[in-house]
Amino acid sequence: MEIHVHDELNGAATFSVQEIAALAPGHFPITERVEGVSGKAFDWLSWYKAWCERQQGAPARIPTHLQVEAADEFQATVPWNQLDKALFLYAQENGEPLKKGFPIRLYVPDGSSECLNVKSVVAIRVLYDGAAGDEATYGYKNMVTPDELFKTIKK
Ligand SMILES: Nc1nc2c(c(=O)[nH]1)N[C@H]1C(S)=C(S)[C@@H](COP(=O)(O)O)O[C@H]1N2
Ligand SMILES: [Mo]
Repeated sequence: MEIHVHDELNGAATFSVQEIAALAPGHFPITERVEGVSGKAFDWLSWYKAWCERQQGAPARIPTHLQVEAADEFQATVPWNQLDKALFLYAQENGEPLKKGFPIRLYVPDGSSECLNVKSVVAIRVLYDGAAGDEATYGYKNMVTPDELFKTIKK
């Protein structure tokens, strides 16, 4: 499964799980930041810095939000100042692909809600949009159908 990255200032690219993890300057056990969760993770802000360098040099402007979209169209938009500890979980402890959350899962330990821990992320967007607001938002991208509502309740 591919992961699309789109950055309004630094361009766009498509990654496999292996490729997106390889661009990160460091990798660590997620349990160091998120209690009770296991697997291999990389830090979001360090990844973003490496991405900017790869695309064009130093970050031109501090982004306002990280927006991620999942395979099931669940989407979250998180203000940049909630991302200091944000990370992507990309593999199980033994290196195998994630059983839950494949291909990668966002965690926002400093975020306003656990609902921001988006599973099955397939698109990552870096926004420079002051109008997008100071509050993190999440939910299904399009109108919630009765079927999706049922799935949500079942969890
Ligand atoms: N792709 C996707 N990610 C998602 C959701 C979802 O419906 N789809 N639900 C969110 C919500 S509302 C919560 S509370 C957590 C639940 O995480 P858990 O399944 O690990 O308990 O996942 C979040 N990530
Ligand atoms: Mo939630």
